[in-house]
Amino acid sequence: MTDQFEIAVIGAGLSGIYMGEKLREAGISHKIFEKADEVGGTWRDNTYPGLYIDVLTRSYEYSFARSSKWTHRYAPGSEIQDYLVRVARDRRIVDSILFNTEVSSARFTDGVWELETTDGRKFSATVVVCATGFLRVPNIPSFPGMDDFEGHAFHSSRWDHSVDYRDKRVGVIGTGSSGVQIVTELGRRGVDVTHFIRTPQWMMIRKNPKISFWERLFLALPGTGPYWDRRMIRMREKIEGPASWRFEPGPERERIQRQYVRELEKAVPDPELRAKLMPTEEAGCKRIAKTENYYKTVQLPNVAVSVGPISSIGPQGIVDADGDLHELDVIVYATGFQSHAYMHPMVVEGANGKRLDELWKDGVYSYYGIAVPEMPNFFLLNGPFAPINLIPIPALLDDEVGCLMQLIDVIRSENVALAPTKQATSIFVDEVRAAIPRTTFGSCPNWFTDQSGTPVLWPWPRTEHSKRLRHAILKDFARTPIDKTPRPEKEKDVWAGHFRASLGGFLP
Ligand code: NA7
Repeated sequence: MTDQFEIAVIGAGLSGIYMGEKLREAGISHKIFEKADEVGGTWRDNTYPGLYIDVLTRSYEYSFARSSKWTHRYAPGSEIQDYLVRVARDRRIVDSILFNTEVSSARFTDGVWELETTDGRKFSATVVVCATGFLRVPNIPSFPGMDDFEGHAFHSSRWDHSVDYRDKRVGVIGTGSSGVQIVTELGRRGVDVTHFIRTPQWMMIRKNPKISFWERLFLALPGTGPYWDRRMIRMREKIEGPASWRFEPGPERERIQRQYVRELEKAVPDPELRAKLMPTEEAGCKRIAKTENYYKTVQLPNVAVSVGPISSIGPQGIVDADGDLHELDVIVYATGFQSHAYMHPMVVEGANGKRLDELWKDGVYSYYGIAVPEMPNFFLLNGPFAPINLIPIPALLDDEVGCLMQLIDVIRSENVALAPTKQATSIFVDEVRAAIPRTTFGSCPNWFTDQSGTPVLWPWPRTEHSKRLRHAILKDFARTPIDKTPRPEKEKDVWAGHFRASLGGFLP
């Protein structure tokens, strides 16, 4: 028998937990599908040595679940994971989670979403919310000969803890936040490590002090939340500069870049090494790695850097562009994620049998990162064009989930299916594409870039996001009435025909 409820949330990571909390609060029947046996998403999967959050921890808390337990200004990854587990357990969000349950398909059939799991179970829901994240599917590039490597090899988000790396020669490929943190930690521990850098990255040197007992005590006082929020904003601006430099060219952008150059020059006196580490891309084009000690670490005798493309991988190690072999026992692919995979490989079939992967075959897009035309009652969290590079995700979710709850309210009270119109979506996407060239994100290929070379990112300040999502713009959505009266099986096909006919608003 098919299990029925109102909302199906896919994924119990940071976003799925948030959605679960709001649905629980509102008393709306729902289930959260989680393919693993624990919550946490990317924080559960990433356990590499040296993992720290790269935004101020306090700005990474849910607005509904403040914590006074953080040990550092930028908390270790394990603390974030513990926090997520705690929130999910304390608020009984876990009661709605189906663990070890992977959804293989979601099909919009006769006005409801029919879900099937990889183990053949069937469910049906009025609304689907995809909270599957964008740092989920590891990106492991293909290098000639990589399968012949005789040592251990794994992706940074699938760290193999059975390998004792302390007495091994470790190669780390990739200079994003993961690669920089891993090299810094292994180098500090005295491991023989080589960092393979295809493109030198900008580093923001920042300290990571412990949070004192007194500060934690103050954090625990009720009513201090707004004070801390204001303090976080001031601290972030002081450390990272005003957000505006990413959106508009001008003196502030140049000043920030000069500051990073000065930090590199100060930290690395050797001109040869400094030249190797000097970025050539515009600062902010890729996500800037935040670190206290990376520059110090790469000058340690047990640490080496190899700059340039990798030409191949052989049984003994990595061969660089000059043809030199770097002998290794372990290779860590800190090569990022397939950030546009979203819910893939789950099949999503919307109105009129339209498949989401077909709609997205020339590039992903959405209406404000939360919905897609022709996909009625189907929503995304952190979808294409969401400001994931700009706003700490929990704050971004305040806007997104707030908007979704308004839409769900309309769906429930009016018995309708909602999908953004193509016109409203095009207007939004065109606006984004017009704004991107002035931002820093548009100046080099990065993990947000789609097939056409456009970063699928929010190109405006945070305030603009809150402003635009604060009140769901209902005129941007096509509505189709849903008849929920149970029908005898024999009438089903006739009714389905009527329903499809009434879906004119979603059809091309
Ligand atoms: P990122 O930031 O996507 O970094 C991936 C890194 O991998 C980056 O330095 C890439 O170099 C490098 N890469 C990718 N493909 C290759 C190949 N083929 N050869 C050599 N190097 C390659 O991933 P992270 O996991 O570090 O961080 C992801 C997010 O998690 C981060 O933004 C934080 O929010 C947390 P490139 O610069 O493209 O030359």
